[in-house]
Amino acid sequence: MHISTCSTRPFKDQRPGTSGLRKKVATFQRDNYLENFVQAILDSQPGLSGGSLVLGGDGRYFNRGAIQIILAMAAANGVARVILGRGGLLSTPAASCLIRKNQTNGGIILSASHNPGGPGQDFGIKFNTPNGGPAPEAVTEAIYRRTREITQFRILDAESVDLDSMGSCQLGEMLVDIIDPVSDYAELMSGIFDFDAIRELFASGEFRMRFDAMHAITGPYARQILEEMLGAEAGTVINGVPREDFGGGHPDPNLVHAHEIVELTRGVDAIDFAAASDGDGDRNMILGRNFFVTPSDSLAIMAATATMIKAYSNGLTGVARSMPTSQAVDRVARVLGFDCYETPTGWKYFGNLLDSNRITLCGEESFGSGSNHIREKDGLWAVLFWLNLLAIRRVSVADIVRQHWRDYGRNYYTRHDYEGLDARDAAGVVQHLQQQLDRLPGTRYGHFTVEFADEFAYTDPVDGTHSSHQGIRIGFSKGSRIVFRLSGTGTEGATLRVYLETYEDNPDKQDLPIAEVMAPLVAIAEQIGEIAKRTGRDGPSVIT
Ligand code: G16
Repeated sequence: MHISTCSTRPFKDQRPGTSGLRKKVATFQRDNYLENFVQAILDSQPGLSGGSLVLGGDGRYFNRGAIQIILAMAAANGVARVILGRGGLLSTPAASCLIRKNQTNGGIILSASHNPGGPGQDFGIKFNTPNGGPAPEAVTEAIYRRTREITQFRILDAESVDLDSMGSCQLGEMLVDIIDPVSDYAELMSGIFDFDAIRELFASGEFRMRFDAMHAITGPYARQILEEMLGAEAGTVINGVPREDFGGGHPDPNLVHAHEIVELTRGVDAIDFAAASDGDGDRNMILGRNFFVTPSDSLAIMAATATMIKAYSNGLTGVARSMPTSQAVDRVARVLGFDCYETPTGWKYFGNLLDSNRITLCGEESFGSGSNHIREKDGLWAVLFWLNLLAIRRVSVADIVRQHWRDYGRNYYTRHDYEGLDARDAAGVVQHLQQQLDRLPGTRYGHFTVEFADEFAYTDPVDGTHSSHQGIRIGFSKGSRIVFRLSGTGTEGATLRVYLETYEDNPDKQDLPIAEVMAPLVAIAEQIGEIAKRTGRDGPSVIT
């Protein structure tokens, strides 16, 4: 078969964001846009030539076309073997699992995660390293540098591969193994959790659950694990067929976009437990009857109860959370006596901590949690963790959370997103905040006094990599905080995120309406950030 070497010119905008390169589908379909980025991965990761690669995506529009291009390029660049999910499908956690299990030289995952899909929507690509995790900054920067100097790419002139037939085939010199996307991941889960206990919970007839796959990648995974392996009733998984446009929805498991499942937890006939996952299956939302568990609380509860779960019964070495995530897990770590790390936003920052066994669990406010079982956050893993906990405790989700608050205090938490801002306006808010950092400490706002104000920077304790400009932190007495940062995952304009947190240790005040509790901090955020004046918005687009 013939290998073509094609001339190309660099694009300026191929620097990966928080999690890979995410752009509109039309951008990826421009001449050579995808090809340049893929060639930059292949050029900058020497292990791939002669090595092996895991490949798959969340099934969104352009997934199949992109897979064919990547296969032909991998073959032309000397990759020896590609492990591909049938239909070109792999959830992000399953891809991480396969990279580790097969000890490949990395993986390419096609997804724009929770962003909508379809011809007019988003697409994305990211490279995961041999530990199974998202490439750290040094690697993404090397890929980016290569995209800036690229002049040619190599591609095999070959027939398309039949993505839907399992088994092995040859593409030029390269072996393509098409595997069931679910089975290795399902096997991993069955080794972590007590499937017998969860089966008994479902068999008891006293427990009703629904899982919303949002027409995204987790449908087949959830069906096999929850309904087939654990005996949950048929129909437990809703919106379980992956679609290229996610059924026209926005596959982001939060109270706004996953309202269908939220509704099922409300009213007289409410179900006991509900959960949802996102486009590529790494996020999770946990709900009880009339009850929403914030991702930050979920992480803290997991840390506090982990020894009840088979895989973590020997205890945790430590935990980590991204900087804007609430400090609820810090309190657990202090009481139980393990380390707690604060990292920048982005799962890639947990990789070294997990690899060096400094932490066992980690999580983020952005509906992500995970453990050392893989190197990505893992939506279904979190759901199974909660199911296992419920199977052991046999109390409601709300009871578990309220008991946790009584034991550790409650970190009230909310996030306000201002989406689709003019990039200069958003940068203007950040600049305005930067200019005030020196003079804010000591300033009083009602009951709140600023204790510190800084721009978060992180030095990785394992390899010393330094990451600066990771968000503005304003800390008040008694652990209250306001954090401002710009999202690194959007594809249109800029998104300003404002994260608000306040701590309450009085059990009589732990069940108040969140909007009421947060109102003073919301006002302070506006006062300090001048968001309305600088962006023309009189309120956030999404509150979670
Ligand atoms: C990605 C990252 C997460 C991050 C989230 C939000 O998640 O993997 O670590 O917390 O984006 O990032 P930002 O606030 O910059 O938009 P996902 O699920 O989109 O891959």
